[in-house]
Amino acid sequence: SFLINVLNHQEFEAGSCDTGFIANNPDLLNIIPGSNQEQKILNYLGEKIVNTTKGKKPDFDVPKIPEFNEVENLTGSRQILTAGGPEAVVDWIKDTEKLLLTDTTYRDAHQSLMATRMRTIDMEKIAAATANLASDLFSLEMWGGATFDVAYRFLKESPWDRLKRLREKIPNIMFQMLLRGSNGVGYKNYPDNVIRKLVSEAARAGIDIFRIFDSLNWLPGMEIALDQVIKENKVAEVSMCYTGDILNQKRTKYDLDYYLNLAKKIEAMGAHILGIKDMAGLLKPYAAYELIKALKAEISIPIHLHTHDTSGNGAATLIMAAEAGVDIIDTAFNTMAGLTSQPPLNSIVAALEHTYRDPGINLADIQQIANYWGAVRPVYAQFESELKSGTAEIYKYEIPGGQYSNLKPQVESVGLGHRFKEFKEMYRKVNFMLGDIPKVTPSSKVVGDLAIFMVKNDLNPDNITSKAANMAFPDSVEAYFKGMLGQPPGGFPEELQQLVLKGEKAITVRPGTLLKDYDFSAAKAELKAEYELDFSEQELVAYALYPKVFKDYLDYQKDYGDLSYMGSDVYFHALAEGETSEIKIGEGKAMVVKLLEVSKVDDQGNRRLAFEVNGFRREIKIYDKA
Ligand code: 3PY
Ligand code: ZN
Repeated sequence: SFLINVLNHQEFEAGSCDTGFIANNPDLLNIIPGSNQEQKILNYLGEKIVNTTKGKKPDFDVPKIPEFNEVENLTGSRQILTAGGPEAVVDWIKDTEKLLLTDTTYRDAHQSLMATRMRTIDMEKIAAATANLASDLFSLEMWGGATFDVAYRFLKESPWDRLKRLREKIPNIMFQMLLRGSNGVGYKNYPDNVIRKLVSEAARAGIDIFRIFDSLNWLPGMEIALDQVIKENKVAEVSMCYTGDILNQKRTKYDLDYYLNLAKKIEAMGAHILGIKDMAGLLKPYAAYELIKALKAEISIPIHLHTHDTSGNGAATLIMAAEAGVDIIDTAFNTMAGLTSQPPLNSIVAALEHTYRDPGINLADIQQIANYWGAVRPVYAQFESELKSGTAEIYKYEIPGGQYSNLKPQVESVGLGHRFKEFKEMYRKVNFMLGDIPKVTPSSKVVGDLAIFMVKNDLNPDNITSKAANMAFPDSVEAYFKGMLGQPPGGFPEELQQLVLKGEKAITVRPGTLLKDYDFSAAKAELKAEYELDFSEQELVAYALYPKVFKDYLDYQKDYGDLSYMGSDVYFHALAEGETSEIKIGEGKAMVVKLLEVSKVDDQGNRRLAFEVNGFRREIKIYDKA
């Protein structure tokens, strides 16, 4: 077309021509009609319309972004860190009687309710309002855990870009990430230099608080991460994972003393804050009271409690913890709370109003944020679990919130969907076969994988020794018994270990001491050769952690471009016939697209789709896989 010819002209490229009209109307160049970028987007939509939504799109309300009076030089917890470092943050926490709140909506809430699928754009739209209307929050958990992997793998967007975009809009509230010790934001043990670089790049990009845990509560697994966080002068929240039930006198492995000992060691390691990570929501209200009271008498660093509301008792647990003196608690805005997610932020604030632990947050202000999330959530309905009410059975199965919403699809994908109940029973049995371990990523994956393996192969704890002698166990299970996730409390059950390892030797040292440093310069050169691009340090970290996922992401970007600015209703559900939508394809770049019609399938199996793009008719052909 004319425009393309102009754009490709040597003088235009060199910027030496006077393009007059075009130069004075740069917005005309936002989207070049018929361009490659336009083509990519139409193909993306066409693929969705023909092979996913079939042209039927549910009606969604537009999430309302609350109005607020913009304050210059917004301040909050982050300014305390910037001014005085982690020590100042600790002093501030100790000096206040207020219960401090973390909002997990950007991370654990959606990880636990909708398989981690929340896209950056939906976070970004409410970010400035959150910075203003919820400026008294202690922190926003917005990174780490499964979000890193899922952003690249399923959402095809960069988690680094998410961090940058949110940081720009929220300068005043501390950002918090979940870090799986030597497992980083992955499922296996990474070389020490990868963990260090992940921490330093994350710190540079805007993470203020690192919640570090080890999935077996094995302290050496957290040493490297902790050391690096301290070097970065950020807040190190070292956590112990809560499992079992301290109220149950028969479950002696994880009694009060177990946690007190662990907490004292964590304080001695140099943690700024002690995290209690109750990933499955097993900490009952009276247990929370007892645990926090006892901890407060034994350690002097602040305590931050994380729980899940799977049982429906989450709020009671948090209130009892507040009464026992907990410093900080995790909650999520109400419309993203409850069930496998965190207990409800707005309700907790209301419950504590006019008490000595009043968080001092304006309820009307935060209601508007909750309303926003309430309108966003239906777009993601397809990712939600079937859980409709709290369940006391979680105390029996001990399945972490973040794993719960993923398990059903995982079990279905191996054809065992109809045996889900049996699978949950097996999950419980496998835990005890392994000697009763904390179950949280990645140890929870080991339990899940072994449970699936057992159901699939009709194995049970009684017949496994004879039946599985010649079977190869799932990779995660082998790695676990080799000691590659560290050492479990009480050690490995030897008979099962031998059955899985079949003569191979297990390690007892920190796996990182045996792994060679990752060669970042070789990786950089390799990527450059393949993609003819210079990759940033952040991208190299992504490649080190998830080589295949990262490359798939790059390839996808080549096919479709950066879709992270496209609204989620369109991204997941495309357009209905006759619908018009303004599709953002970059900061300040948009195209107006109307789906005119979808034809019948032709004799080649294709459908023709007619669109109107910025007023021009466009047709594409998409193969119907049905
Ligand atoms: C994670 O590691 O992603 C978790 O949320 C553990 O609870
Ligand atoms: Zn959690």
